[in-house]
Amino acid sequence: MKLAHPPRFGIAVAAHVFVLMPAIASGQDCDTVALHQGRDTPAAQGWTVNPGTLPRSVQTGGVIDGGVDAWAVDDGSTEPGSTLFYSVIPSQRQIDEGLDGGWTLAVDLRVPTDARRDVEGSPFAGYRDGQTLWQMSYGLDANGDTIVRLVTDVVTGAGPVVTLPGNDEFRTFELRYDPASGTCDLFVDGIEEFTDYTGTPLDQRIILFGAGASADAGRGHFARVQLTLDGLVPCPADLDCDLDLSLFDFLAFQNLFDAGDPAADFDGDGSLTIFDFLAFQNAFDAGCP
Ligand SMILES: [Ca+2]
Ligand SMILES: [Ca+2]
Ligand SMILES: [Ca+2]
Repeated sequence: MKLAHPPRFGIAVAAHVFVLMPAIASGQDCDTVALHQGRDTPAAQGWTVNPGTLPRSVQTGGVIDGGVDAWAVDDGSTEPGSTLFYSVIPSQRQIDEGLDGGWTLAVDLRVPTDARRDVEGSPFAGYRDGQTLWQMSYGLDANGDTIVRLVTDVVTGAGPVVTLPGNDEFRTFELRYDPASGTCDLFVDGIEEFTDYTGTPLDQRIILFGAGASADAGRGHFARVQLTLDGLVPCPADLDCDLDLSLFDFLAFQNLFDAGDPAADFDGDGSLTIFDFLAFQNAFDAGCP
């Protein structure tokens, strides 16, 4: 069933004009700003690929590692340009929301064993919030234990190191930003391993992971990289998750409605009717908190 637009929007727009808009899953959670998961290429999950200048120095691909789906990044060179990373640019609203309400950068990762332990540390994940660089770099030490370095020097990549026994299992590394202190705590598998990591000043807005160091090598199996906003208050009418209400949310609603997506059932009666348009319009008019 196709319904006329509520006249107060005053814009007659055919849904098929907007087929290029990203599909919006039912119940989409706007608090996830960026997500890589599993063994599909991050390029298919909204990440931009940024290869270094030295061709074929970093190998990538999907793997199943001990039953876990992951994306492998193998930096085999310490030559200039031997990097490859994936990036997402957050909006200023997302940045501000994270600074106000906190954020978490979560990485499920295993560092596989290889023969280059003396130069490991290229695999990394980080967030640059427009003011500060927050970055975890991963490797193995001479004993084969997993190390995570919290970078405080963007040029040298130096910073405090946390060592964790062995490298058999995937671990969950979380940087949790506390707006009260303006610092991050590092949790590994839910246990606080480092307190009040300060990051280092840098005026850049980006979320990124991969192989970040020319002068370092190393391998990382990334099962998940996810940046979430901890304090975000849900705004049901913000269907495109840009943390603002605009015409695009109305268009997104129309697309959901036309597709018969249950997410368009705004009055929750189990069917899609003109009353869902009205309910959406009410939510839209109520604004975001
Ligand atoms: Ca390298
Ligand atoms: Ca929106
Ligand atoms: Ca309904």
